Amino acid sequence: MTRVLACSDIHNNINAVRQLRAREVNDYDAVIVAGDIGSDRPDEVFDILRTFDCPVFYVLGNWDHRLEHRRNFGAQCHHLHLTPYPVGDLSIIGESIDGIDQEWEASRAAAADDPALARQARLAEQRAKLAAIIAAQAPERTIFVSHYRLTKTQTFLPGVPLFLFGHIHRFEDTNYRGQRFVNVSALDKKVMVSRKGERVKPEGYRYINDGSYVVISHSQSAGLSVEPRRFDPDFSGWERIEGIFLSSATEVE
Ligand SMILES: [Mn+2]
Repeated sequence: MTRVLACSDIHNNINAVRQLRAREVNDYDAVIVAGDIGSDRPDEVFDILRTFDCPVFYVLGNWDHRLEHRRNFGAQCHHLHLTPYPVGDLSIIGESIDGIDQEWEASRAAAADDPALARQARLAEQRAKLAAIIAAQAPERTIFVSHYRLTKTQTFLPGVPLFLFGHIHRFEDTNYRGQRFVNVSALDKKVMVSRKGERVKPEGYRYINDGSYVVISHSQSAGLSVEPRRFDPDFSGWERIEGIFLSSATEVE
């Protein structure tokens, strides 16, 4: 049995990573982050995830623009961008969002007269590379990780059973033309609250984090299973406030 813990959309929320760590024991063969680690405190994120004592795999999302593509977060942490890694009898590979790697920067500079065309060509080249890598291994045992949900996967990644993504902050588990798409987000999910019965001004609002993530199990006999998990914090004593978000609010301990 291979077990993988997958999350995404951390957005620099170190406490959300601590909460995840506190909820789970070291029972995993890999931890996956499907992007949006956040550009401010990545080392702290990986320092915590590393304590699961298994490889930590990640792709970059739109919150990660200031993270270098080749940045080293330690021997145990691996960027999945166009690079497959074996986990049990599975292979995990991914793609970071386009437009943030060095090769892309170079090709964009070379084609400054038509950046849209250059971007399209670069993406096509990248996808061809991915298709070749995956076709050469066992597509049916491959898990693919990206920040945005991929489309047209039947065309360039046929046979891959499972795609993990994030970005849109809700769990989702759907099948499309024989391939499974699982939204594993979001670890950072702040719910604004005020103490029940207390009339406070917005400046006094607090937040409770109701993050979620996913546990994936795989065995030859049972195949792939996907289980969503939620922090599901205790809201008793607190009133939810809809339609307002204050980044200055502090977390309820
Ligand atoms: Mn995002």
